[in-house]
Amino acid sequence: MHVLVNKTQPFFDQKPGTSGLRKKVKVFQQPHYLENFVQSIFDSVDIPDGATLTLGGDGRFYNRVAIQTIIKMAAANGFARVLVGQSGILSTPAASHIIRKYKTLGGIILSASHNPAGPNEDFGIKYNTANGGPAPEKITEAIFARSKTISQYNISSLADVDIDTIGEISFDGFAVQVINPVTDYADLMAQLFDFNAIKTLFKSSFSMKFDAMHAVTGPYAKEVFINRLGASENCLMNCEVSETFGGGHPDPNLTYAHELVEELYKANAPDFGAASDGDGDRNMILGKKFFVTPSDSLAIIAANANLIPAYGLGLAGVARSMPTSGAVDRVAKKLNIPCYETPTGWKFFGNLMDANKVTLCGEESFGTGSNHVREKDGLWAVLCWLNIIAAKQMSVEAIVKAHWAEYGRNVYSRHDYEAIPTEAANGVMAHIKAQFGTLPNQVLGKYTVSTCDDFSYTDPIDGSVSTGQGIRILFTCGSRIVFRLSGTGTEGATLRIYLEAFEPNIAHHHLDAQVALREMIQIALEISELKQRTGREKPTVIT
Ligand code: VG1
Ligand code: CO
Repeated sequence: MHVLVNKTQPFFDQKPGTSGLRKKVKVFQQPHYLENFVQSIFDSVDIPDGATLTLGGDGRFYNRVAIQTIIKMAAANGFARVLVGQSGILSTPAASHIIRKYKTLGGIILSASHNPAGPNEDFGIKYNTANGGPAPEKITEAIFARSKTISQYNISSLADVDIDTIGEISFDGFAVQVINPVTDYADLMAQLFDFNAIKTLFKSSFSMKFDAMHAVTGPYAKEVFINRLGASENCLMNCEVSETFGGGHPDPNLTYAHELVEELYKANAPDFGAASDGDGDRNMILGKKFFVTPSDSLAIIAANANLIPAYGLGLAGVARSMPTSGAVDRVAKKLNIPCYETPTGWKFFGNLMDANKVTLCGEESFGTGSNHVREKDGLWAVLCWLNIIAAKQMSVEAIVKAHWAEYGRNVYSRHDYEAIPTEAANGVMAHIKAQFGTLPNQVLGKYTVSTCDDFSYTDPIDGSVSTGQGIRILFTCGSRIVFRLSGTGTEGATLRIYLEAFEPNIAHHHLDAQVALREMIQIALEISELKQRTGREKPTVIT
Protein backbone atom coordinates (compact mmCIF):
# COMPACT_ATOMS: atom_id res chain seq x y z
CA MET A 1 0.00 0.00 0.00
CA HIS A 2 1.36 3.34 -0.99
CA VAL A 3 2.03 5.76 1.84
CA LEU A 4 2.41 9.44 1.13
CA VAL A 5 4.24 11.58 3.65
CA ASN A 6 3.20 15.20 3.79
CA LYS A 7 4.77 18.00 5.72
CA THR A 8 2.18 19.53 7.96
CA GLN A 9 1.85 22.28 10.53
CA PRO A 10 0.34 22.06 13.98
CA PHE A 11 -2.93 23.94 13.93
CA PHE A 12 -4.52 23.42 17.27
CA ASP A 13 -4.79 26.45 19.47
CA GLN A 14 -6.47 24.52 22.25
CA LYS A 15 -6.68 21.15 23.88
CA PRO A 16 -9.54 18.97 22.63
CA GLY A 17 -12.30 19.77 25.15
CA THR A 18 -14.89 17.69 26.97
CA SER A 19 -16.04 16.19 23.66
CA GLY A 20 -13.03 16.16 21.37
CA LEU A 21 -12.14 18.89 18.91
CA ARG A 22 -14.93 21.20 17.70
CA LYS A 23 -14.32 23.91 15.14
CA LYS A 24 -15.98 25.63 12.23
CA VAL A 25 -16.13 23.50 9.08
CA LYS A 26 -13.94 26.09 7.37
CA VAL A 27 -11.21 25.38 9.94
CA PHE A 28 -11.41 21.65 9.30
CA GLN A 29 -11.26 22.31 5.55
CA GLN A 30 -7.80 23.87 5.80
CA PRO A 31 -5.18 21.65 4.17
CA HIS A 32 -3.88 18.92 6.52
CA TYR A 33 -5.99 20.07 9.48
CA LEU A 34 -8.16 16.97 9.87
CA GLU A 35 -5.24 14.73 8.92
CA ASN A 36 -3.06 16.30 11.59
CA PHE A 37 -5.61 15.53 14.29
CA VAL A 38 -6.27 11.99 13.07
CA GLN A 39 -2.54 11.22 12.88
CA SER A 40 -2.11 12.65 16.38
CA ILE A 41 -4.79 10.21 17.58
CA PHE A 42 -3.18 7.24 15.83
CA ASP A 43 0.25 8.21 17.21
CA SER A 44 -1.17 8.37 20.74
CA VAL A 45 -2.63 4.86 20.85
CA ASP A 46 -1.01 1.47 20.29
CA ILE A 47 -2.38 -0.11 17.14
CA PRO A 48 -1.79 -3.87 17.40
CA ASP A 49 -1.81 -6.19 14.39
CA GLY A 50 -5.33 -6.96 13.26
CA ALA A 51 -6.83 -3.88 14.96
CA THR A 52 -10.29 -2.65 13.94
CA LEU A 53 -11.48 0.96 14.04
CA THR A 54 -15.16 1.93 14.41
CA LEU A 55 -16.04 4.98 12.33
CA GLY A 56 -19.16 7.07 11.89
CA GLY A 57 -20.75 10.41 12.51
CA ASP A 58 -23.96 12.35 12.88
CA GLY A 59 -24.31 12.95 9.13
CA ARG A 60 -23.57 16.64 9.17
CA PHE A 61 -21.87 18.54 6.35
CA TYR A 62 -18.25 17.34 5.85
CA ASN A 63 -19.02 13.93 7.43
CA ARG A 64 -18.58 12.07 4.15
CA VAL A 65 -15.35 13.84 3.21
CA ALA A 66 -13.85 13.20 6.63
CA ILE A 67 -14.89 9.52 6.58
CA GLN A 68 -13.05 8.92 3.29
CA THR A 69 -9.90 10.62 4.60
CA ILE A 70 -9.97 8.66 7.86
CA ILE A 71 -10.44 5.32 6.04
CA LYS A 72 -7.33 6.06 3.94
CA MET A 73 -5.36 7.05 7.04
CA ALA A 74 -6.49 3.98 9.00
CA ALA A 75 -5.21 1.82 6.15
CA ALA A 76 -1.83 3.55 6.18
CA ASN A 77 -1.52 3.45 9.98
CA GLY A 78 -1.74 -0.30 10.43
CA PHE A 79 -5.45 -0.94 11.01
CA ALA A 80 -6.64 -4.22 9.49
CA ARG A 81 -10.27 -3.18 9.31
CA VAL A 82 -12.66 -0.27 9.60
CA LEU A 83 -16.29 -0.77 10.62
CA VAL A 84 -18.19 2.14 9.19
CA GLY A 85 -21.89 2.94 9.53
CA GLN A 86 -23.77 2.99 6.21
CA SER A 87 -23.53 6.43 4.57
CA GLY A 88 -21.11 7.34 7.34
CA ILE A 89 -23.86 7.39 9.96
CA LEU A 90 -23.48 6.29 13.58
CA SER A 91 -25.11 8.05 16.49
CA THR A 92 -22.74 8.58 19.40
CA PRO A 93 -24.38 5.91 21.62
CA ALA A 94 -24.58 3.48 18.65
CA ALA A 95 -20.86 4.01 17.96
CA SER A 96 -20.12 3.29 21.61
CA HIS A 97 -22.13 0.08 21.36
CA ILE A 98 -20.41 -1.02 18.12
CA ILE A 99 -16.97 -0.52 19.70
CA ARG A 100 -18.01 -2.69 22.66
CA LYS A 101 -19.97 -5.34 20.80
CA TYR A 102 -17.33 -5.99 18.14
CA LYS A 103 -14.43 -5.36 20.55
CA THR A 104 -12.79 -2.84 18.25
CA LEU A 105 -9.66 -1.00 19.37
CA GLY A 106 -11.59 2.25 19.49
CA GLY A 107 -13.67 4.55 17.39
CA ILE A 108 -13.64 7.91 15.72
CA ILE A 109 -16.92 9.79 16.00
CA LEU A 110 -17.54 12.77 13.76
CA SER A 111 -19.92 15.20 15.37
CA ALA A 112 -20.26 18.62 16.89
CA SER A 113 -23.26 17.28 18.80
CA HIS A 114 -26.02 19.90 19.10
CA ASN A 115 -24.09 22.67 17.33
CA PRO A 116 -25.55 23.71 13.94
CA ALA A 117 -24.23 22.09 10.76
CA GLY A 118 -23.41 23.35 7.27
CA PRO A 119 -20.53 24.90 5.33
CA ASN A 120 -20.39 27.88 7.69
CA GLU A 121 -21.20 25.99 10.86
CA ASP A 122 -19.49 23.42 13.06
CA PHE A 123 -17.74 20.10 12.71
CA GLY A 124 -16.10 17.92 15.33
CA ILE A 125 -14.08 14.79 15.86
CA LYS A 126 -13.38 12.69 18.89
CA TYR A 127 -11.74 9.41 19.79
CA ASN A 128 -13.38 6.74 21.95
CA THR A 129 -11.40 3.94 23.52
CA ALA A 130 -12.05 0.19 23.67
CA ASN A 131 -14.54 0.51 26.53
CA GLY A 132 -16.70 2.57 24.16
CA GLY A 133 -16.25 5.80 26.08
CA PRO A 134 -14.65 9.15 25.24
CA ALA A 135 -10.86 9.06 25.58
CA PRO A 136 -9.77 10.00 29.09
CA GLU A 137 -7.73 13.16 29.70
CA LYS A 138 -4.44 11.22 29.65
CA ILE A 139 -5.10 10.35 26.00
CA THR A 140 -6.59 13.70 24.91
CA GLU A 141 -3.54 15.40 26.41
CA ALA A 142 -1.23 13.03 24.54
CA ILE A 143 -3.11 13.79 21.30
CA PHE A 144 -2.75 17.50 21.88
CA ALA A 145 0.96 17.21 22.73
CA ARG A 146 1.56 15.08 19.62
CA SER A 147 -0.25 17.58 17.41
CA LYS A 148 2.35 20.18 18.33
CA THR A 149 5.33 18.13 17.21
CA ILE A 150 3.90 16.09 14.35
CA SER A 151 5.63 16.62 11.00
CA GLN A 152 4.04 14.01 8.79
CA TYR A 153 0.99 11.87 8.43
CA ASN A 154 0.33 8.56 6.77
CA ILE A 155 -2.34 8.23 4.15
CA SER A 156 -2.83 5.51 1.59
CA SER A 157 -3.68 6.13 -2.03
CA LEU A 158 -6.84 3.97 -1.92
CA ALA A 159 -9.70 5.25 -4.03
CA ASP A 160 -12.82 6.49 -2.22
CA VAL A 161 -14.80 3.59 -0.78
CA ASP A 162 -18.53 3.05 -1.43
CA ILE A 163 -19.91 3.64 2.06
CA ASP A 164 -23.55 3.53 0.97
CA THR A 165 -23.77 -0.21 0.23
CA ILE A 166 -23.79 -2.68 3.13
CA GLY A 167 -21.02 -5.23 2.78
CA GLU A 168 -17.30 -5.68 2.86
CA ILE A 169 -14.68 -4.16 0.57
CA SER A 170 -11.31 -5.88 0.81
CA PHE A 171 -7.91 -4.56 -0.15
CA ASP A 172 -4.49 -6.07 0.35
CA GLY A 173 -4.33 -6.57 4.16
CA PHE A 174 -7.12 -4.08 4.83
CA ALA A 175 -10.91 -4.17 4.74
CA VAL A 176 -13.76 -1.76 5.12
CA GLN A 177 -17.01 -3.22 6.40
CA VAL A 178 -20.10 -1.09 5.89
CA ILE A 179 -22.68 -1.97 8.54
CA ASN A 180 -26.30 -1.11 9.15
CA PRO A 181 -25.96 1.69 11.73
CA VAL A 182 -29.30 0.97 13.42
CA THR A 183 -29.72 -2.82 13.81
CA ASP A 184 -27.21 -3.53 16.59
CA TYR A 185 -28.42 -0.56 18.57
CA ALA A 186 -32.10 -1.47 18.24
CA ASP A 187 -31.28 -5.07 19.27
CA LEU A 188 -29.59 -3.75 22.41
CA MET A 189 -32.62 -1.62 23.31
CA ALA A 190 -34.88 -4.64 22.89
CA GLN A 191 -32.76 -6.50 25.44
CA LEU A 192 -32.91 -3.71 28.03
CA PHE A 193 -36.57 -2.71 28.00
CA ASP A 194 -39.98 -4.32 28.26
CA PHE A 195 -40.88 -3.90 24.59
CA ASN A 196 -44.16 -5.79 25.04
CA ALA A 197 -45.36 -3.37 27.72
CA ILE A 198 -44.39 -0.39 25.54
CA LYS A 199 -46.13 -1.96 22.52
CA THR A 200 -49.30 -2.29 24.59
CA LEU A 201 -48.95 1.34 25.66
CA PHE A 202 -48.78 2.44 22.01
CA LYS A 203 -51.88 0.38 21.24
CA SER A 204 -53.83 2.25 23.94
CA SER A 205 -54.95 5.88 23.67
CA PHE A 206 -51.43 7.02 24.65
CA SER A 207 -49.89 9.46 22.19
CA MET A 208 -46.31 10.58 21.63
CA LYS A 209 -44.28 13.01 19.51
CA PHE A 210 -40.59 12.41 18.97
CA ASP A 211 -38.50 15.15 17.35
CA ALA A 212 -35.18 14.06 15.80
CA MET A 213 -34.49 17.69 14.88
CA HIS A 214 -33.38 16.59 11.36
CA ALA A 215 -30.37 14.91 12.94
CA VAL A 216 -28.97 11.44 13.44
CA THR A 217 -31.72 9.82 15.56
CA GLY A 218 -34.25 9.89 12.69
CA PRO A 219 -33.42 6.40 11.37
CA TYR A 220 -32.99 5.01 14.89
CA ALA A 221 -36.39 6.37 15.97
CA LYS A 222 -38.08 4.86 12.91
CA GLU A 223 -36.63 1.42 13.59
CA VAL A 224 -37.28 1.42 17.34
CA PHE A 225 -40.61 3.24 17.66
CA ILE A 226 -42.31 2.34 14.40
CA ASN A 227 -40.88 -1.00 13.27
CA ARG A 228 -40.26 -2.63 16.61
CA LEU A 229 -42.75 -0.96 18.96
CA GLY A 230 -45.64 -0.40 16.59
CA ALA A 231 -46.07 3.32 17.16
CA SER A 232 -47.77 5.18 14.31
CA GLU A 233 -45.73 7.17 11.75
CA ASN A 234 -47.23 10.46 12.88
CA CYS A 235 -45.36 10.11 16.19
CA LEU A 236 -42.23 11.23 14.38
CA MET A 237 -41.17 14.78 13.58
CA ASN A 238 -38.15 15.88 11.56
CA CYS A 239 -36.80 12.35 11.17
CA GLU A 240 -35.08 12.82 7.79
CA VAL A 241 -31.34 13.41 8.38
CA SER A 242 -30.09 16.44 6.50
CA GLU A 243 -26.50 17.64 6.17
CA THR A 244 -27.47 21.00 7.65
CA PHE A 245 -29.93 19.57 10.18
CA GLY A 246 -32.65 21.49 8.35
CA GLY A 247 -30.80 24.74 9.04
CA GLY A 248 -31.68 24.34 12.72
CA HIS A 249 -29.87 24.01 16.00
CA PRO A 250 -30.41 20.38 17.09
CA ASP A 251 -30.22 21.08 20.81
CA PRO A 252 -33.17 19.49 22.62
CA ASN A 253 -34.12 22.22 25.05
CA LEU A 254 -37.01 24.63 25.49
CA THR A 255 -35.42 27.24 23.24
CA TYR A 256 -34.19 25.23 20.27
CA ALA A 257 -36.78 22.43 20.25
CA HIS A 258 -39.61 24.97 20.19
CA GLU A 259 -41.48 23.13 17.42
CA LEU A 260 -41.91 20.13 19.71
CA VAL A 261 -42.59 22.34 22.73
CA GLU A 262 -45.42 24.04 20.83
CA GLU A 263 -46.94 20.62 20.02
CA LEU A 264 -46.86 19.62 23.68
CA TYR A 265 -48.37 22.87 24.92
CA LYS A 266 -51.24 23.16 22.43
CA ALA A 267 -54.83 22.10 23.07
CA ASN A 268 -55.16 18.32 22.69
CA ALA A 269 -51.44 17.91 23.15
CA PRO A 270 -49.99 14.39 23.04
CA ASP A 271 -49.27 12.62 26.36
CA PHE A 272 -45.54 12.45 25.86
CA GLY A 273 -42.92 14.36 23.92
CA ALA A 274 -39.20 13.82 23.45
CA ALA A 275 -36.35 15.14 21.35
CA SER A 276 -32.75 14.23 20.76
CA ASP A 277 -29.69 16.20 19.66
CA GLY A 278 -27.43 16.18 16.59
CA ASP A 279 -25.51 13.01 17.50
CA GLY A 280 -28.25 11.29 19.48
CA ASP A 281 -26.76 11.35 22.96
CA ARG A 282 -29.01 14.01 24.52
CA ASN A 283 -32.70 13.90 25.34
CA MET A 284 -35.48 16.20 26.39
CA ILE A 285 -38.59 14.76 28.06
CA LEU A 286 -41.95 16.52 28.03
CA GLY A 287 -45.40 15.61 29.29
CA LYS A 288 -48.65 17.24 28.27
CA LYS A 289 -47.91 20.93 28.99
CA PHE A 290 -45.09 19.84 31.27
CA PHE A 291 -41.28 19.99 31.08
CA VAL A 292 -39.08 17.51 32.95
CA THR A 293 -35.81 19.03 34.12
CA PRO A 294 -32.97 16.68 33.12
CA SER A 295 -31.72 16.48 36.71
CA ASP A 296 -35.20 15.34 37.80
CA SER A 297 -35.34 12.91 34.88
CA LEU A 298 -32.17 11.20 36.12
CA ALA A 299 -33.55 11.00 39.65
CA ILE A 300 -36.89 9.62 38.48
CA ILE A 301 -35.28 6.99 36.25
CA ALA A 302 -33.11 5.94 39.21
CA ALA A 303 -36.10 5.78 41.57
CA ASN A 304 -38.09 3.65 39.10
CA ALA A 305 -35.26 1.59 37.58
CA ASN A 306 -36.69 -1.55 39.18
CA LEU A 307 -39.54 -1.34 36.63
CA ILE A 308 -37.09 -1.70 33.72
CA PRO A 309 -35.97 -5.30 33.01
CA ALA A 310 -32.27 -4.44 32.59
CA TYR A 311 -32.12 -2.81 36.03
CA GLY A 312 -34.58 -5.07 37.83
CA LEU A 313 -31.85 -6.50 40.04
CA GLY A 314 -30.98 -3.06 41.37
CA LEU A 315 -28.39 -0.38 40.74
CA ALA A 316 -24.74 -0.63 41.80
CA GLY A 317 -24.66 3.14 42.27
CA VAL A 318 -25.38 6.40 40.47
CA ALA A 319 -23.28 9.34 39.34
CA ARG A 320 -23.99 12.90 38.30
CA SER A 321 -21.84 15.75 37.07
CA MET A 322 -21.17 18.43 39.67
CA PRO A 323 -23.55 21.07 38.20
CA THR A 324 -26.40 18.51 38.00
CA SER A 325 -28.93 18.92 40.81
CA GLY A 326 -28.81 16.79 43.92
CA ALA A 327 -32.21 15.20 43.19
CA VAL A 328 -30.56 11.86 42.35
CA ASP A 329 -28.52 12.01 45.57
CA ARG A 330 -31.79 11.81 47.52
CA VAL A 331 -32.84 8.73 45.58
CA ALA A 332 -29.44 7.09 46.13
CA LYS A 333 -29.72 7.76 49.84
CA LYS A 334 -33.10 6.07 50.00
CA LEU A 335 -31.91 3.11 47.91
CA ASN A 336 -28.80 2.98 50.08
CA ILE A 337 -26.43 3.00 47.09
CA PRO A 338 -23.41 5.25 46.45
CA CYS A 339 -23.75 8.50 44.50
CA TYR A 340 -20.67 10.01 42.83
CA GLU A 341 -20.16 13.66 41.85
CA THR A 342 -17.88 14.08 38.83
CA PRO A 343 -16.77 17.00 36.65
CA THR A 344 -18.83 17.88 33.56
CA GLY A 345 -18.36 15.52 30.59
CA TRP A 346 -19.20 11.87 30.05
CA LYS A 347 -15.61 10.69 30.10
CA PHE A 348 -15.57 10.91 33.90
CA PHE A 349 -18.31 8.29 34.23
CA GLY A 350 -16.40 5.65 32.25
CA ASN A 351 -14.04 4.49 34.99
CA LEU A 352 -16.91 4.25 37.49
CA MET A 353 -18.99 2.14 35.11
CA ASP A 354 -16.06 -0.08 34.10
CA ALA A 355 -15.38 -0.75 37.79
CA ASN A 356 -19.09 -1.54 38.25
CA LYS A 357 -19.48 1.23 40.82
CA VAL A 358 -22.39 2.89 39.00
CA THR A 359 -25.19 1.72 36.76
CA LEU A 360 -26.91 5.02 35.92
CA CYS A 361 -25.44 8.44 35.41
CA GLY A 362 -26.46 11.81 34.07
CA GLU A 363 -25.88 15.47 33.53
CA GLU A 364 -28.12 18.51 33.79
CA SER A 365 -27.35 19.21 30.12
CA PHE A 366 -29.99 16.75 28.86
CA GLY A 367 -27.70 13.75 29.12
CA THR A 368 -28.70 10.49 30.79
CA GLY A 369 -27.31 7.02 30.37
CA SER A 370 -26.32 3.71 31.88
CA ASN A 371 -23.63 1.07 31.72
CA HIS A 372 -25.17 -0.45 28.54
CA VAL A 373 -22.78 1.83 26.60
CA ARG A 374 -20.18 4.40 27.64
CA GLU A 375 -21.90 7.51 26.25
CA LYS A 376 -25.06 9.25 27.20
CA ASP A 377 -27.96 7.94 25.19
CA GLY A 378 -30.95 9.99 24.05
CA LEU A 379 -33.27 7.23 22.79
CA TRP A 380 -32.40 5.04 25.77
CA ALA A 381 -33.68 7.81 28.07
CA VAL A 382 -36.89 8.10 26.04
CA LEU A 383 -37.37 4.33 26.32
CA CYS A 384 -36.78 4.51 30.09
CA TRP A 385 -39.66 6.97 30.34
CA LEU A 386 -41.92 4.92 28.07
CA ASN A 387 -41.17 1.79 30.10
CA ILE A 388 -41.88 3.59 33.39
CA ILE A 389 -45.11 5.13 32.04
CA ALA A 390 -46.23 1.72 30.76
CA ALA A 391 -45.56 0.14 34.15
CA LYS A 392 -47.05 2.89 36.31
CA GLN A 393 -49.92 3.90 34.02
CA MET A 394 -49.45 7.50 35.13
CA SER A 395 -48.93 10.71 33.20
CA VAL A 396 -45.49 12.36 33.05
CA GLU A 397 -46.67 15.21 35.27
CA ALA A 398 -48.17 12.84 37.84
CA ILE A 399 -44.94 10.79 37.96
CA VAL A 400 -42.81 13.92 38.51
CA LYS A 401 -45.13 15.41 41.13
CA ALA A 402 -45.35 12.13 43.04
CA HIS A 403 -41.55 12.03 43.00
CA TRP A 404 -41.32 15.57 44.42
CA ALA A 405 -43.89 14.75 47.07
CA GLU A 406 -41.79 11.80 48.18
CA TYR A 407 -38.28 13.27 47.94
CA GLY A 408 -38.77 17.05 47.93
CA ARG A 409 -38.02 19.16 44.88
CA ASN A 410 -34.59 20.40 43.82
CA VAL A 411 -35.73 23.50 41.94
CA TYR A 412 -33.23 23.97 39.15
CA SER A 413 -32.33 26.17 36.23
CA ARG A 414 -29.34 26.90 34.00
CA HIS A 415 -28.72 30.30 32.41
CA ASP A 416 -26.30 30.35 29.46
CA TYR A 417 -24.59 33.46 28.16
CA GLU A 418 -23.27 32.37 24.75
CA ALA A 419 -20.52 33.84 22.58
CA ILE A 420 -19.32 36.51 24.99
CA PRO A 421 -15.79 37.88 24.56
CA THR A 422 -13.32 35.47 26.16
CA GLU A 423 -11.64 38.21 28.18
CA ALA A 424 -14.91 39.37 29.69
CA ALA A 425 -15.83 35.78 30.59
CA ASN A 426 -12.44 35.18 32.22
CA GLY A 427 -12.86 38.50 34.04
CA VAL A 428 -16.19 37.37 35.50
CA MET A 429 -14.70 34.12 36.75
CA ALA A 430 -11.64 35.87 38.24
CA HIS A 431 -13.87 38.45 39.93
CA ILE A 432 -15.92 35.71 41.65
CA LYS A 433 -12.80 33.84 42.72
CA ALA A 434 -11.38 37.02 44.22
CA GLN A 435 -14.33 36.98 46.66
CA PHE A 436 -13.68 33.44 47.95
CA GLY A 437 -12.17 34.91 51.15
CA THR A 438 -15.02 37.31 51.92
CA LEU A 439 -18.17 35.47 50.77
CA PRO A 440 -18.45 32.78 53.49
CA ASN A 441 -20.97 33.74 56.22
CA GLN A 442 -22.32 36.66 54.19
CA VAL A 443 -26.11 36.97 54.32
CA LEU A 444 -27.51 37.62 50.82
CA GLY A 445 -31.28 38.11 51.03
CA LYS A 446 -32.73 34.90 52.43
CA TYR A 447 -29.51 32.96 51.74
CA THR A 448 -26.34 32.68 53.83
CA VAL A 449 -23.13 31.60 52.09
CA SER A 450 -21.44 28.63 53.70
CA THR A 451 -18.43 27.92 51.46
CA CYS A 452 -17.13 28.55 47.96
CA ASP A 453 -14.54 26.74 45.90
CA ASP A 454 -13.38 25.80 42.42
CA PHE A 455 -14.44 22.16 42.01
CA SER A 456 -11.71 19.58 41.67
CA TYR A 457 -12.10 15.83 41.35
CA THR A 458 -9.91 12.87 42.14
CA ASP A 459 -10.94 9.83 40.14
CA PRO A 460 -11.58 7.06 42.70
CA ILE A 461 -10.37 4.40 40.27
CA ASP A 462 -7.18 5.75 38.73
CA GLY A 463 -6.40 8.63 41.11
CA SER A 464 -6.17 11.22 38.32
CA VAL A 465 -6.98 14.76 39.44
CA SER A 466 -9.01 17.29 37.43
CA THR A 467 -8.98 20.87 38.72
CA GLY A 468 -10.80 24.08 37.77
CA GLN A 469 -14.10 22.34 37.02
CA GLY A 470 -16.46 25.15 38.04
CA ILE A 471 -16.98 27.66 40.84
CA ARG A 472 -19.43 26.65 43.54
CA ILE A 473 -21.10 29.05 45.93
CA LEU A 474 -22.81 26.88 48.53
CA PHE A 475 -25.46 28.19 50.91
CA THR A 476 -26.22 26.97 54.41
CA CYS A 477 -29.72 25.78 53.36
CA GLY A 478 -28.29 23.39 50.76
CA SER A 479 -28.99 25.70 47.82
CA ARG A 480 -26.14 26.66 45.51
CA ILE A 481 -24.96 28.66 42.53
CA VAL A 482 -22.35 27.26 40.12
CA PHE A 483 -20.44 29.28 37.51
CA ARG A 484 -18.64 27.42 34.71
CA LEU A 485 -17.11 28.17 31.33
CA SER A 486 -18.20 25.84 28.54
CA GLY A 487 -15.64 23.61 26.86
CA THR A 488 -17.66 22.92 23.71
CA GLY A 489 -18.36 26.34 22.15
CA THR A 490 -16.69 27.44 18.94
CA GLU A 491 -17.24 31.19 19.24
CA GLY A 492 -15.89 33.32 22.10
CA ALA A 493 -16.79 31.96 25.53
CA THR A 494 -20.01 30.58 26.93
CA LEU A 495 -20.63 31.21 30.59
CA ARG A 496 -23.09 28.94 32.36
CA ILE A 497 -24.79 29.76 35.65
CA TYR A 498 -26.42 26.80 37.36
CA LEU A 499 -28.97 27.57 40.09
CA GLU A 500 -30.41 25.10 42.55
CA ALA A 501 -32.66 25.47 45.59
CA PHE A 502 -34.09 22.61 47.62
CA GLU A 503 -37.83 22.94 48.28
CA PRO A 504 -39.21 20.37 50.72
CA ASN A 505 -42.59 22.12 50.98
CA ILE A 506 -45.14 20.51 48.67
CA ALA A 507 -47.24 23.70 48.72
CA HIS A 508 -44.48 25.40 46.69
CA HIS A 509 -43.88 22.59 44.19
CA HIS A 510 -46.15 24.10 41.55
CA LEU A 511 -43.98 27.23 41.23
CA ASP A 512 -42.20 27.95 37.98
CA ALA A 513 -38.43 27.52 38.50
CA GLN A 514 -37.66 31.06 37.30
CA VAL A 515 -40.06 32.45 39.88
CA ALA A 516 -38.84 30.22 42.69
CA LEU A 517 -35.19 31.07 41.89
CA ARG A 518 -35.68 34.81 41.32
CA GLU A 519 -33.72 35.97 44.35
CA MET A 520 -30.87 33.54 43.69
CA ILE A 521 -30.60 34.70 40.07
CA GLN A 522 -30.23 38.26 41.35
CA ILE A 523 -27.51 37.19 43.79
CA ALA A 524 -25.63 35.39 40.99
CA LEU A 525 -25.68 38.52 38.83
CA GLU A 526 -24.46 40.70 41.70
CA ILE A 527 -21.62 38.41 42.80
CA SER A 528 -20.40 38.00 39.21
CA GLU A 529 -20.92 41.58 37.95
CA LEU A 530 -21.98 39.77 34.80
CA LYS A 531 -24.08 42.56 33.30
CA GLN A 532 -21.42 45.21 33.86
CA ARG A 533 -18.60 43.02 32.56
CA THR A 534 -20.29 41.54 29.50
CA GLY A 535 -22.95 44.13 28.64
CA ARG A 536 -25.49 41.31 28.46
CA GLU A 537 -28.95 42.11 29.79
CA LYS A 538 -30.27 38.55 29.72
CA PRO A 539 -29.14 34.97 29.09
CA THR A 540 -29.08 33.49 25.57
CA VAL A 541 -30.74 30.27 26.72
CA ILE A 542 -32.61 29.43 29.91
CA THR A 543 -33.32 25.80 30.71
C1 VG1 B 1 -21.74 20.61 27.37
C2 VG1 B 1 -22.55 20.16 28.57
C3 VG1 B 1 -21.92 18.93 29.17
C4 VG1 B 1 -21.81 17.84 28.09
C5 VG1 B 1 -21.06 18.38 26.88
C6 VG1 B 1 -21.04 17.41 25.73
O1 VG1 B 1 -20.43 20.91 27.77
O2 VG1 B 1 -22.65 21.19 29.54
O3 VG1 B 1 -22.67 18.50 30.27
O4 VG1 B 1 -21.14 16.72 28.59
O5 VG1 B 1 -21.69 19.57 26.42
O6 VG1 B 1 -22.34 17.07 25.32
P1 VG1 B 1 -19.94 22.41 28.04
O7 VG1 B 1 -18.49 22.27 28.35
O8 VG1 B 1 -20.27 23.21 26.84
O9 VG1 B 1 -20.75 22.89 29.23
V1 VG1 B 1 -22.63 16.66 23.70
O10 VG1 B 1 -24.19 16.27 23.55
O11 VG1 B 1 -21.95 17.89 22.95
O12 VG1 B 1 -21.57 15.37 23.39
CO1 CO C 1 -24.60 15.32 21.73
